Formats: sequence, C-alpha cells, structure tokens
Amino acid sequence: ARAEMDFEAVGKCSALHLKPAGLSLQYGTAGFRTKAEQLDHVMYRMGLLAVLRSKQTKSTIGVMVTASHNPEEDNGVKLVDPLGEMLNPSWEEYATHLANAEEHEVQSVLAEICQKEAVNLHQQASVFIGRDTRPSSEKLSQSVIDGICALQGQYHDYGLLTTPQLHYMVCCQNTQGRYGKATLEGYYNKLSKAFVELIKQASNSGDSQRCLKVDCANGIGALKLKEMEHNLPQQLSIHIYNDGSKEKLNHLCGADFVKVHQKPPLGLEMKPNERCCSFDGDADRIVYYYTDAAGHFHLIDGDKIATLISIFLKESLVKVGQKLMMGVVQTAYANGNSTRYLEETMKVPVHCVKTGVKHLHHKAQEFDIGVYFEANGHGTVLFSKAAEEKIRHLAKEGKDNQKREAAKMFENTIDLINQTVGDAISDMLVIEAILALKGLTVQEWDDIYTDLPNRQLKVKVADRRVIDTADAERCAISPPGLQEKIDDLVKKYRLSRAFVRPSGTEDVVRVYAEADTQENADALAHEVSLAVYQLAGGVGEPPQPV
Ligand code: G16
Repeated sequence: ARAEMDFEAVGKCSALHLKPAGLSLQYGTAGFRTKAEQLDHVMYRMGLLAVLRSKQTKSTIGVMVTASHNPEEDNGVKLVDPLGEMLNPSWEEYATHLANAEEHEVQSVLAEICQKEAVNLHQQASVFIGRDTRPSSEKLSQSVIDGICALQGQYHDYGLLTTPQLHYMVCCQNTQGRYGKATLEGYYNKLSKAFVELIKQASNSGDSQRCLKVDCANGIGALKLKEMEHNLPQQLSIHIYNDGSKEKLNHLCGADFVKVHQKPPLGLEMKPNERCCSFDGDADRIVYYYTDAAGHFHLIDGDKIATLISIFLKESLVKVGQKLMMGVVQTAYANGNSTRYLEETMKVPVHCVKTGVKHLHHKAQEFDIGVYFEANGHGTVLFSKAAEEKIRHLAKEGKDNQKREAAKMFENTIDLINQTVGDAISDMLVIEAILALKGLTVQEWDDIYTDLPNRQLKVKVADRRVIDTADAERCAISPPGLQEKIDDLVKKYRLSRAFVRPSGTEDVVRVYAEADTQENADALAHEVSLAVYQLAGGVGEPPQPV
C-alpha cells in the first residue's frame, strides 16, 4: 500500500499521457520505435522508468528521444545505463511491460519493479535527456520530463544532441569527470585535442589540406558538426551536405540509405576519387564512399572501417611493444570477405553476435581491445581498464623514447574514440587521423580486400514475430521449412550466404544475401524474399526482382 501511495502523483499525471487503446510495443533493437503520434505515453512512462533505474543504480540515467535511421514521421526512445551503455536487458523487459500496461495498471507495475529490483524510493534520482531534430522530438521529450517530475526526479535537458553525445554525457557524469566533462564543450575539446595531437604526427600534416564531404542525413549531425568545426585544425576541411535546412530527415540520404541502396545520397556532388561519408539521423553511424574515374560507386562500410582501425591498432601495439589481446566483433551482416581477411590475413579472432549494438558492445568487453562494428557503420572500440592504464603509464613513464612516443599516440587514439557507443563524429575523426598517419587514399583503403557482392531487402509480413532465429541470427528456426528453403537456394550460387531476421526497429523482415556476382546476390536475395513472403505470411504485393 505504501508503494501505491508514493505513486499517487504518477496516476494523476498519467491521465495526461494516455495510452492508445490496444497498442502494444516492444523495447526493440534500439528502444521503442514507431509513428511519433503513438509515443506520448511511452515517453512519459520511460521518464518514470528512468527515475527508478537511477534510484536503483544510484547513478544518472540517460533518455534519448530519437528514431535514428527511421523516416521523419517515426520517433523513438532509448534509455542509457550509468556507464553510457545500452539499458540492461532485464530492464528492457520492464520497459516493455510498463509501456504496454493499461492505465489502471501503471502504478502497480511501478511498484512491482521497485520490489523486484529493491529500488529505494527515498534515493535521489537524476536523468539526462537529449533529442534529435525530428519535428515531434521536442514535445515528446517534454513528456519524458513529465514522467521524471511525477516521481520527483532531477533532470538535465541537453536539448538537441547526437545519440552518442548523450551516452558520453552520462558516462562523464557517473565517472565524476574521469571520462571527460559532461558538457558539449567538454566533448568537443576532448575529441579535437586528441585529433590535433594525432595528425601532428602525419608526415604531410603541415602542407596538404584534407577535404572530406559529409552527408548529415538532414539531421542532428549537421548541427553538431558545425558546432565542432571551429575546434578542428585547418588541415581537415569539412564540407557539410544535407544539413536539414531544405530537405527531410533521412530522405534519400544518410548512412542507412547509402549502405542499403549502395548508391550516393541525394544532394552531394561527388568528383572522382573524392572522400565522402554519410552519418545517419542521430549520428551514431557512419559509412564512407567514393566514385572512381570510371564513375563506379564504391561503398566503404562498417566492416572496412573495423578493418582499418584494427590494422592501425595492431601496428600501434607493435610500436608500443605491448601484447594485448585484440578481437573484432561483427554480426551476420558482415561481408564474408571482411571476416576472412580479419581471420586469415590479420590473424585476429572474430566473433559474430546478434544485431544490435548492445550485443556487440557486450562481446567486445571480453578483450583488452575489442573492435566492434556492424556492417551498417555502427561501432566503436573498447579498451579494458587494465589495457588503458598500461598505455597511459607507458605514455608518461616509458623509458624507451620511441615506445613512449608511440604510447602517447595510442593514448590520443583512445581519447579520440567514444567508448560508450558508436559515434559518427568520433569515428570520422579516428578514420581521418588513421588515413593521414598511414598516408592512405580512400582507394587504397578500399582495396585492402574486395567485398563480396551483396543485397539487403525488406519483406512485409502480417506479424514479423513468426520468424525466430538462432546462431546469431544466421539460422531461421521458425516458421517450419523456411531455413531448408534458404539452404536450397543458397546452394544454387557460388560463395553464397543468406539469412533472414525480423527487424527490431521497423515493421519488416530483413533479408541479406551475398554471392560471387551482383546478379547472383540480387537473385538470391529476391528468391529468399519470396520464400519469406510465402512461408511467413507476406502481405501486399509479392517481392519483385531487384
Ligand atoms: C539500430 C541499432 C543497430 C541496428 C539497426 C537496425 O540502429 O542501434 O544496432 O543495426 O538499428 O536494426 P534492425 O535491423 O533490428 O532494424 P539505429 O542507427 O537505427 O539506432
């Protein structure tokens, strides 16, 4: 009864954030995502949940209002745990439960969570809030604030932020500033200082200016990159495209569009061999690309980013004279040739996990240096505490001059990386620094290995939950017969592979196929899509050939 009493204010306020009848949502790959107009009650309730999580962990919790790569009409919300990681899985379940509770159940669900997790309601609560540039985001973040206030939590609203910036702020706050200062200025200063130090060491750093064209998906990345620009050195000349002043968020542009369609974004003119990159709608993903002299488009995705960074870190370790255990974490979407290159040529252990940064992050924590990237460009590098301390110690006290200098470079690399989550701005600077230091052109980077031709498609089905997968999503265990069918189709082609999985951010089933030629990858993807359509309850027109 006491718990019920504590939640009295919650009930009153809930009436202002009613759940649409019959609506049921799931905390998916990256939180809740759906049409913005269906999310008001979810935002309010996630404000409530963030307060409980904050009280339980005695730490600041983050709430980010964004739907990242989804269309502008959608929105979403995800919670950020104390060290800047994604919300703990058991709390994801509470989030789903709370979001779907009927109006009269909200208070008892809160009481149940408090009881199960031994939440001390007298404990102070603190929540950081950030939002992307969607038209619906401001109002929805106000609903989050209503939820926080209904439980008397403290909050700091950062307003417009990239998702990784919010993760960064939360981590800084909970490490009492050891990770950095929990302000935008602190973020810009830490990254730009590390970047400046690194590219000072590039042999041609003084004379040549490096140009980079950046497609910001008409999103938050444009605003934040502009804010940061004056902190960056002259040597890097950034040209921002799709800054949101004219066109719609993510529409025919951004990292997801470029990756999935394997073509340049609208609104960015490319001259042959110019280095270009795209952020996604909340700037946690990045992909690079260029067109060659013959006009062919070349995509450099998350797998090639992971490879470049791994090569650099491996070489750096040799220079520092340290043997640290390095591993790379990928998902089923990783190009077969990237995995082969990493394992066979670089001799680095590679692990495959389920889609979703939280899964990659978790696995990467097992190494001294864990490099993780999804093929879609979402990723970062994690350094174990021991590894980081060792490098910092060597940078300060190392006896051998050369090794000490190498350790300082390594230290700057660590500082340039946002270890809380994938971060397009940070990843971009890491890549630019590595290319400058190694004197690599974008073509030379691309030529490290050749991607197997591949194709990604989406299939609409009545209920995507009928598809269940195993083995890091590489095998469909339901509906019956689907995997057998995929196996038969894959056998028709050389160097082929295909899998299907329900998306955790959109109401579709995703299909991935690769094979020896683009025609074969396209044909295989189409045939697998038809199998999904037939065996998993496809709706609308059957999938058309690519
Ligand atoms: C989110 C997740 C990523 C995931 C992507 C697609 O990205 O953070 O880990 O790869 O969704 O997920 P799904 O295939 O389940 O729809 P973002 O950039 O949209 O937040």
